[in-house]
Amino acid sequence: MKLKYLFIFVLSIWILDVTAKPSEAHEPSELIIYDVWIMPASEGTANLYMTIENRGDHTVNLIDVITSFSASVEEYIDGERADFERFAFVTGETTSFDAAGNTILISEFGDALEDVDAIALTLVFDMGEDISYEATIGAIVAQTPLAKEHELIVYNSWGRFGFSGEGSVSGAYLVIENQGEADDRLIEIQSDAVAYVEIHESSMSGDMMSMSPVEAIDIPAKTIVDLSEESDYHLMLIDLQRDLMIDEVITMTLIFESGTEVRLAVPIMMQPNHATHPSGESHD
Ligand SMILES: [Cu+2]
Repeated sequence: MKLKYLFIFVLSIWILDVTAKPSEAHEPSELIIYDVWIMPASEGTANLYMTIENRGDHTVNLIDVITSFSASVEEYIDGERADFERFAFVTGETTSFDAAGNTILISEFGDALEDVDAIALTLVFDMGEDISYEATIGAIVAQTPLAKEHELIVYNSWGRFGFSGEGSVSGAYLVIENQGEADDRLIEIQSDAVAYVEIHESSMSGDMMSMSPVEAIDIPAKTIVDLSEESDYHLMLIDLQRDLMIDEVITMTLIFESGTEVRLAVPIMMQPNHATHPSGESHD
């Protein structure tokens, strides 16, 4: 990687860090959203599939789903049309949205879904105590279920905006959780938007922050491995094949030593999702 671009990248992280300080993330991180995919169906209507776990200590409500791909989003609870009167996620429970029970139906998008690999969505939650949480997530467009088993789940993913060109780099951040009984390792990452992806480890030597590629990262059984912005590890997107613009998505496949492959859509953002008060101020 050319030193100049590395410098620009590090500088941009530093500028964002001091100007757009992300608020404390404990509220949204208690809401785990994964296996998000969308199946295009006939006549401009598609089912949104996803799993949401509430690990917080109080019930939160989904009050809206927004996507620029659609003029209409309908919600059904146990087959009954509900339209976002409030969908409750009870503490400690895991809720799946599929085509049968709890359903989110996205329509009026014409045939655009057939032309893209993934779309960005924003889920709006009422977290209680006057706090709202707008979670921007990516959904893979697929004809078959994304995951057959849920031993490895990936959430809180986002990629930093960046421009393509020779020597271009950007960062991607996520959390990997191994819910299984067997240790695993993340050994390779592929993405449609970049030439290649490296796993980087950050370290401090004196006052200087530096980062270097590592071959793989251990994902032990029953462990959460943090590759978020604040952690020691991140994914480095190298040689951007196109500009990564805010509200776009890139697709990524995480390949593990066990042979498991996790496909996900990663939204491009300025900073990670975080909860806010109605005034627009960050919650902290
Ligand atoms: Cu890096």
